[in-house]
Amino acid sequence: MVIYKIISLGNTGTGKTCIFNRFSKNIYNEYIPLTFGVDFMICNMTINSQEYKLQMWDLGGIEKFRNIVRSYYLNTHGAILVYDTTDSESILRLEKWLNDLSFSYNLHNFLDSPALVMVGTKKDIKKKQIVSFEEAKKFAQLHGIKDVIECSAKTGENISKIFEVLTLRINEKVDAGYMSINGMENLTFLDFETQDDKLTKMAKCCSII
Ligand SMILES: Nc1nc2c(ncn2[C@@H]2O[C@H](COP(=O)(O)OP(=O)(O)OP(=O)(O)O)[C@@H](O)[C@H]2O)c(=O)[nH]1
Ligand SMILES: [Mg+2]
Repeated sequence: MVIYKIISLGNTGTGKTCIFNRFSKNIYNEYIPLTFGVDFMICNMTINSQEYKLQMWDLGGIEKFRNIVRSYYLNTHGAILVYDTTDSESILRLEKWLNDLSFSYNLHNFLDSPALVMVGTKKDIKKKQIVSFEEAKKFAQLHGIKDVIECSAKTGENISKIFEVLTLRINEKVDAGYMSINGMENLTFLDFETQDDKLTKMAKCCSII
């Protein structure tokens, strides 16, 4: 079993929780509460007969939780960068989320950073679509992101594809030697241990700032 840690990044209301809920529980709730801090889900998936356990950390996009959610960036295998296709501001703000992530990782180094997939939500409301796929692709290219996927948590369109593509992108990094999958059964435990260490360092760092 291979275990990957996945996080979601993006403005509040873009639909991050709805994506995770559709993927992990196959449910959609139009009136879901905003995420206060962080939620956690686990999902199993099989690709080419390989089993994966995805540990999905759903990070709330509300500004006041920024400092809390930052601590969950550490030891991440992959991140979905979520914008709302009906909200042009949300794609511009991905710049800020990427910038935030770059405090934890060198995003210019292919090997030393999480795999990234850009996700445009609410594809079902075609009439209100403001951000075109071409515009999103341009943004992605500018930031070295290879994949943009438009989806709808409401209809379920392309939801599984997001996690399949992200997993394959993570595998590329594993194959390139950056992310080890040896002893993955123990990764959860090791992951938290390392995260605590890094959190302590981060806290010191923040107090200096
Ligand atoms: N039409 C449509 N609406 C959606 C879709 N996904 C989400 N929404 C709507 O957008 C709202 C916000 O979605 P959430 O998943 O809670 O947004 P979030 O990104 O998790 O927000 P934070 O937790 O605050 O960061 C939902 O309550 C839905 O009403 C979708 O695929 N189609
Ligand atoms: Mg949420």
